[in-house]
Amino acid sequence: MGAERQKAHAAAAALGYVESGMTLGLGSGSTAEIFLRLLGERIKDGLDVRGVPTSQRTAEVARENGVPLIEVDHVDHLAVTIDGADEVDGRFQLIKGGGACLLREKIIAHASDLMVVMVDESKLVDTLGKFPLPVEVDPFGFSLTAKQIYDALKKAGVNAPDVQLRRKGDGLAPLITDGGHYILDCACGAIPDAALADRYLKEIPGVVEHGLFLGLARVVIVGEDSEARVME
Ligand code: ABF
Repeated sequence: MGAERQKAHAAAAALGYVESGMTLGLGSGSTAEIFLRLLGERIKDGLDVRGVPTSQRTAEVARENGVPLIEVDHVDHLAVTIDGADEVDGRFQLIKGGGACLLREKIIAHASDLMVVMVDESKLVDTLGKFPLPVEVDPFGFSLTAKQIYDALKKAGVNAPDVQLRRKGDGLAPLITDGGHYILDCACGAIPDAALADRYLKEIPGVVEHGLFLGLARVVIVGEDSEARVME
């Protein structure tokens, strides 16, 4: 109940970053879905925006709420991306990808003038890494890639990384992302140097992208029980 209320406050405050005429990056996850419902209400009242969804699920929710969508390859400029996160530290570094949408989320956030992140208070951390870091990999040779990810994280100062293939709800088949890849969830406990982890992970050929979002978020909106706190 607490988290849901906090997410709703954060999503409502995020509307303050939206203006008529904008093309928006539409994030994924439960907070992003609350935002889409609120955005849909504003659109009914005359707000003129369109969005690029970061997942098939977000596209569905946007359509249900009357949010006009635009093909990503027809966009030349994204004003704001509004998205959730799994963890946020004091430097606005994020872990994302718990919902398996990190690749599209990162492509869209990177292409946007501004990234606004909405979280409930439970997502705030001193050091990233309590939430397992999702790494999106090519299915070919994924166990070789998993070994290299383990080595990279160790080299970046993570004590005992535990790298596990994410599976679907049935617990058997690997989960496949919207982009056709696998996710390796890396339990780290703590990631002492996120920039170093980013650098070493990017050097691995089988890694498509990872869930560390560094230097992307410029606004973090923290939903609290009675309001939202905006940090810029
Ligand atoms: C997506 O949804 C993510 O990258 C993150 O994994 C998740 C946050 O989910 P929620 O808003 O449901 O807590 O934004």
